[in-house]
Amino acid sequence: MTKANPQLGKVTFLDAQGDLQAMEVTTPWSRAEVYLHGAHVTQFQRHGEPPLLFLSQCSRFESGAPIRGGIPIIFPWFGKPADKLGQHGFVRNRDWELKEVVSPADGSVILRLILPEANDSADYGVEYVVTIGNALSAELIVTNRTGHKLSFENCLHTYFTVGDVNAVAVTGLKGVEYLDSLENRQRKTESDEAIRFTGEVDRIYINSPLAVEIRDETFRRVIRVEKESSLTTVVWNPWIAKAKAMSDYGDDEYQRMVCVESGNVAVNEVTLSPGEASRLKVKLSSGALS
Ligand code: TA6
Repeated sequence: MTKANPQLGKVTFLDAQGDLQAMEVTTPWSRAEVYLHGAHVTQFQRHGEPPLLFLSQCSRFESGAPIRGGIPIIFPWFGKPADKLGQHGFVRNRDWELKEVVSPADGSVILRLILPEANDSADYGVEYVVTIGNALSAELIVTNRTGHKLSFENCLHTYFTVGDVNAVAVTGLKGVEYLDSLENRQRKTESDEAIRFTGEVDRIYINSPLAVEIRDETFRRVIRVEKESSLTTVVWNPWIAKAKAMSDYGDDEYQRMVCVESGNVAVNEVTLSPGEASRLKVKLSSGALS
């Protein structure tokens, strides 16, 4: 058992991309980058492994635009409901505040960020806790600050790096119902043990608290996505046409990423009583593909 050294967990502020502020976090096992813009974890990589998170080479890094890749925080709505302005809520476009850095004795680092209050978010207390160590955990905590019930959607929209999307399988969703976003959210049931990619995939798997794995035959790696207080898993790859249509995403980057997102979307939206809190958490880990 190596002796724990709390000094090994380090946080330094970076001269980040664009006019944004970011922190670099190094631990005995890994390195990460976290932007205050959107409280956006943009990078996580275990030493000696390929990056776990995918970050587009074409991402914008400017206030008012979401960063393309990493873990976008989607709240208080998913997608683009008719009565809402903008796609995927607004907190990924806001500057969050770093409230606390904790360096436990094992060398991991815990960052606690909060969403500063604004008119459109006054109903909620929003906090985000990121734990960087041998794995990466992220927890979105939303508290109902009003005297009435509040309903919302939330999702940690994680982009993962893969060696070749043609040699990837997502497992753990067989038998789960999903809404097919490519067919007007038509309700279907997953029949495959292993979901593979041969074209655009955009599916909202509902009523499923289960862990999911991304089996990468090129990198010989398994990424495990475990979650708490999440009934929805979204699986997305834009493929060729949509990749070309996104200005902040490289035309061929669909070949090296898969989104497996954890949240509560559509029929799984969250409803909180006054004073109640929701705690959406993911734990992202990786190991060798046997
Ligand atoms: O999670 C899948 C999805 O809803 C896709 O439909 C696509 O729109 C993706 O999110 C990215 O959305 P964004 O607003 O970040 O371009």
